[in-house]
Amino acid sequence: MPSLNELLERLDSVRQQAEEELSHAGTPEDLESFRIKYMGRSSGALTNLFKQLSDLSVEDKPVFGKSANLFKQRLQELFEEKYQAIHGAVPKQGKAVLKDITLPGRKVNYGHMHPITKALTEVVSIFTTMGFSIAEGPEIERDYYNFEALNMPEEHPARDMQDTFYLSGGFLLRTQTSPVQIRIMERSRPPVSIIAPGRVFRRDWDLTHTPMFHQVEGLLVDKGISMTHLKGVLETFLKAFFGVDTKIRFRPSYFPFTEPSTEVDIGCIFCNGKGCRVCKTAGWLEILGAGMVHPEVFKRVKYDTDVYTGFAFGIGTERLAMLKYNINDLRMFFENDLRFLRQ
Ligand code: 2NM
Repeated sequence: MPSLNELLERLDSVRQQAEEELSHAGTPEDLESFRIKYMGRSSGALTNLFKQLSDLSVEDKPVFGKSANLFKQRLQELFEEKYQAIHGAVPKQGKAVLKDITLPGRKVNYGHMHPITKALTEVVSIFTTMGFSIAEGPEIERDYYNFEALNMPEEHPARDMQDTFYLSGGFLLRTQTSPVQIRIMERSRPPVSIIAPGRVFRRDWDLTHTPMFHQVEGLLVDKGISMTHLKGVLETFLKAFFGVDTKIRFRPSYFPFTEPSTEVDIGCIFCNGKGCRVCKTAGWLEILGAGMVHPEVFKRVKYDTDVYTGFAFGIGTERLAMLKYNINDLRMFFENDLRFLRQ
C-alpha cells in the first residue's frame, strides 16, 4: 500500500507531466486526448489518484484529498484556458456555462390510473354509496362454486373445455365472479347486499374478447325483493355512471342462474339513439345482464325460497371503460403501449 508521501509525490509528478503536455497541445485533437488522459471520468489520471484515497489512513485522507482537489481545480483552469485559446470559446461542460433559469421547467411525469381501474373504481364507488359491500374471492376456483352451485350441471354447455381454463384436481380459473357470491351466501344469512369485482378468465381471444377481463357482479337478497328493486338499482347505477339523461331498456334473456333473466341496454351515447357504427345502427348498447336469482341457486346455499328472493347482475368492466372513454379496440387495454397508457 502506498504511503501518504509516495502518493503526494505521484500527484506532483502527474501535475508536472500534465502541465508540460498541456503547454504543447495545439489542436482540438491534442486537447481532447489530454482531457481523456487526465480528466476522463472512468480512468483519467485524476480519477485514478482519487481512487487511492481509500487506501489511506483516516488522518492522511484529508491531507491527500486537499492536495488532489487543488490539483483538480488547477487542471480545470488550465484546461479551460487552453480550450479558449484553441476553440475561441469556453468548453460546454465547464463551469463558465450559465444556466438559463428563465427556461420552463421539465415536465414531471405523474403516473395515472389505467382506464379499467378507473372504471372499476367508479362502479364500485356507485354501488358502495347505495349500501352494497365489497366481496372478494379466489381467482382459482372449484368446479362446484363456478358451475354446479350456479345451476350449471355436468352437461351444461358453458362448462365446455373450449370455454374454460381447467386446471388439474377439479380446479379452474373462474369464468365469472358469481362464485364469490355463492361463498358469501354459504356463510351468511339474508339480508345480503354485495358486489364482487375482479378478474375472470375465458378461452377466447379475438377482436372483442381477451382471455382475462374484469367483471363486477352484484347480489341483493332479502324478504320481498322483486324485479322492481332490480330495475331501481340498475337505473340508479346507469344514470350515475353514464349521466342522468341516459335512456334505459330491459330485454328478456336467459341465464342458468337467474329466472327471469334480463339484458339491459342504454340509448347509444354516441349517436343519441339515431344509429351509428358503435351501436351497429341499433340505437342501443348492451351493457349488462341480470335477473332474479334462480331457486336452484338458493337451494344450494340453503336459503329458504319461500321466504327470500333476490336479484343479481353482472357488468363487464372493459365494455364500460370502452364506452365511457371512447376506446374502440379492446386489445388496447392489454398491449401496454405507452402511447395509449399516457393519454
Ligand atoms: C350475470 C347475469 C345475471 C349473477 C348471479 C349470481 C348469483 F351468484 F347470485 F347467482 N351472481 N351473479 C348474475 C346474474 C350474473 O352476469 C351477466
